[in-house]
Amino acid sequence: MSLQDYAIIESTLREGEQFIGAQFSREQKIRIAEALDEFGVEYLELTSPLASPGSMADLKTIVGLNLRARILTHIRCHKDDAAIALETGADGLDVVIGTSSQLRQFSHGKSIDEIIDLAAEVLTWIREQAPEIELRFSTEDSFRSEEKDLLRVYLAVDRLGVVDRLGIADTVGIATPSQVSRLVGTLRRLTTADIEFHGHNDSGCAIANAFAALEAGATHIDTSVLGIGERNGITSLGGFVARMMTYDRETTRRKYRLHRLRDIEMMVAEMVGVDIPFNNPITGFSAFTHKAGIHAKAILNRPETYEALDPTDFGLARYISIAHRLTGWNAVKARAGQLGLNLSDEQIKALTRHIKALADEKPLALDDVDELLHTWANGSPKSKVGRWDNKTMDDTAMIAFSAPSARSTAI
Ligand code: HCA
Ligand code: CU
Repeated sequence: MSLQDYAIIESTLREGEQFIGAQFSREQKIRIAEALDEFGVEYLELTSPLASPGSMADLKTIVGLNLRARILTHIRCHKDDAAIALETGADGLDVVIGTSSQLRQFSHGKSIDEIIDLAAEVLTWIREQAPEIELRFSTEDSFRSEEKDLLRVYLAVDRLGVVDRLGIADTVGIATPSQVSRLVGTLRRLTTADIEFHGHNDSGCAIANAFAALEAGATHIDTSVLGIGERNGITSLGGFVARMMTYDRETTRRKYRLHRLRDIEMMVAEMVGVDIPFNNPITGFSAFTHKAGIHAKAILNRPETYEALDPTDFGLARYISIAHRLTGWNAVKARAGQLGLNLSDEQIKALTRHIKALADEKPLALDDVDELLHTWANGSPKSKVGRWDNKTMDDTAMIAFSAPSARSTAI
């Protein structure tokens, strides 16, 4: 099955605004919207205009930017909410209502029959008011809802023939990829509308679940920059892009301007007061840094050996770390070449043994290794210890420098 025609519904300006650190000003919302539009996401989802007067004004402002991305807003399944949202000029309405027993009991208090009746009334009314608007209906907490309840609701809504898209939401982040696959597959078989997946990351499956949804026939995936949202958030834009790149690089490169990802993440991280996590897909600081000598050697020969993603696709560089005990002589040699130093393979091998011994004793930084390379290339250790192949750890004190932490170098 081809996964080329999916669309990203970028919800940094809705779900992301529910992140504890988010308090976007209008100017910040404009910057985020413009940056994501340039990145190429197909949709931007914004907070309900009912949330506050400022939210209403912000939504209207973003609608007025006339971006290429379609602007959606997110509302409860209420006619009054819909009426106000329709006045904003948004391209689409994302309507949501909870179907799990938890939400029915402790949130809106409605039975499944009442949900079906309400959805029919609200959705039909919206369609009458706005024949052109893009209309989505979603069940909140889909994965803790009874399957029979869910299917009754979705089938009834689909048969109305007024919605473009049915949404499923893993609101508390408990679904597994196979559960997502099953539910999307069932909807794909029984309904005709497009299918959107919105997944939280409480148990770490948000990206995998989004991909499972696409494989099973979903057409729209919700993301936010760095995954920000309620609690620990949802499928991250960058993580989803990484997943899609490993699946179909050409399509992903064609759809999105990947070089912009890092700047967008840095901008949003700063706005909400967080750092980009070290293990973030693509932009985490160690995402393209190779360490073990065996890896470094293969990377220098052919990067694909140990890289599923090519950093240059994202405007980033590959790094090789050499100042540690796992280093290898091929990587040390590459660094010598980069510094324009002339050392024989025998010298490099001896120096590599020396670096390993030093690293057993204390943390090294690249500066230390660079200094060693320069020293050895200029021959000074030779005069002190005589033979290259006869160096011992006792010689290290003469030429080693301590440093607080290891560093990497671009090759
Ligand atoms: C929330 C609502 C929601 C809605 C998702 C959707 C969720 O709890 O804030 O409309 O598809 O996670 O269920 O974000
Ligand atoms: Cu959510």
